[in-house]
Amino acid sequence: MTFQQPWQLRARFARRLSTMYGEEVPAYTTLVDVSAAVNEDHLARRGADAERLGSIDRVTAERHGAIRVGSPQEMAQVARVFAAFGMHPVGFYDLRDASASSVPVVSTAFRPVDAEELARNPFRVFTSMLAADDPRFFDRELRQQLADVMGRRTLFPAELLVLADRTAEDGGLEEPEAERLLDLATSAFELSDEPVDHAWYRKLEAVSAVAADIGGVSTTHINHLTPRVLDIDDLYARMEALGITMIDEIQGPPRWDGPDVLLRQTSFRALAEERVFRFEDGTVGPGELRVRFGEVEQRGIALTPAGRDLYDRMVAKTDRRLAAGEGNGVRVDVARTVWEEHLPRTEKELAAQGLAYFTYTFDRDALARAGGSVTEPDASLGDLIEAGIAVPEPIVYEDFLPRSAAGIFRSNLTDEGFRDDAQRGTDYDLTVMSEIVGRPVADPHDLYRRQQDASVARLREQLAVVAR
Ligand code: OOG
Ligand code: NI
Repeated sequence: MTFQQPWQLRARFARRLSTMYGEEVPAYTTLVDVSAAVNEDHLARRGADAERLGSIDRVTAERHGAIRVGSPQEMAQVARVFAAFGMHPVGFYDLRDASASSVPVVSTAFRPVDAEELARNPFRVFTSMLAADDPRFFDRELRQQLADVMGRRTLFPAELLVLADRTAEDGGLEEPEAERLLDLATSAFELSDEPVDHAWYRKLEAVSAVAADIGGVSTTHINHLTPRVLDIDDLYARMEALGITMIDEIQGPPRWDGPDVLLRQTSFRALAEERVFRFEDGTVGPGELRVRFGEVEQRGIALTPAGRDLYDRMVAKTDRRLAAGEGNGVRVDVARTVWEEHLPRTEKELAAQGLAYFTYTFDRDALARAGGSVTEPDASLGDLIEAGIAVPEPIVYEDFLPRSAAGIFRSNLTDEGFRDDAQRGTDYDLTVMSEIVGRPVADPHDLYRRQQDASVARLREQLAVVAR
């Protein structure tokens, strides 16, 4: 069989990028090795329980990447490239206001959307677009210059786009063209050795280092590639023991002894890399840039809108208590206390209270034990969960957190940059992003809810058969 389906292409694409990134950023290879060791040890300690949020094969191969592009045209093109790999736009993230630092981007994530596709290979890429038209960051002259520079560059060769379109349309690609697609797609995300215009780069950097990384160079590049671990606290400790300094805190939820929800992430700061510059006096020579870093993540259960509300309130409460001087300024300690006060301690309670997404399996013995009322067709899902008849299996969170994303961006900025809040920002949302991308951007909640609803419907059918 030489015909390659999108998931096969996606798995190969993730491996190719991983090899490339490991050659470019050796610390990434260390991170991958330590992650694998952490996962093996966790599996040995916990057994089958360790695989509740994904099989060890999936988790070991799992990566997310991040790229940044400079215009709506580039965003539409990158969407065509990812479509060939079965990766579709999900979620809208506005990082412009998510932190005090100047991060002038709006983002979406390209990822598989079906449960089976995610299980085969969940590779996802967080993709940010420079909001080059936002007057809070860029004055009239810079907006014009950015538009000119972005309009002149080509990130993706025509051959790649044509091949990608055909692959998406045919639902796969034959060898040897599959190999050609992978060559072209991988090299589109490679760091370029073309000289960087020093004056232009520094001018953008004065507004935002992120703007310089996007608009100050002639290509895009993988900015980090993130492995997934089953125990991020263990990973953090092992990296520090190896002498690799991580950012101060793990972003997202704290470690606690209840269910892990959403996403926990940490990173090490970008390393200085030698790049070639073209200086103001016309000479070309080496210089240093710090843009590419290492990140690692642990994934938890996806939260419903009600659960997400609770999460946001817990984050706000943590902030308030920290500001009031609790926990000696250690955020995770304060957060753990808040979590213990508010978040249910078991998956079953999370499910019964409708705070997180689950699929449900049917426990016949529990039904026999319960008898009576819960077998009525109008028994609520909550009753079925309480009675142990509907057994919740967590749906893993496949997306990102804007606050953590902003924290990750920010940890790599040496100064805050510039944002003029007296100006009115440009409006972006999921609908605008869909227009830019040229295809509908899915709302992540719709995807999780659909998966949960389908499983509840199956469970009710099984119940109906038994009740007859
Ligand atoms: C993207 C940062 C966001 C994450 O894991 O939240 C991200 C970037 O640095 O371009 O990757
Ligand atoms: Ni990331």
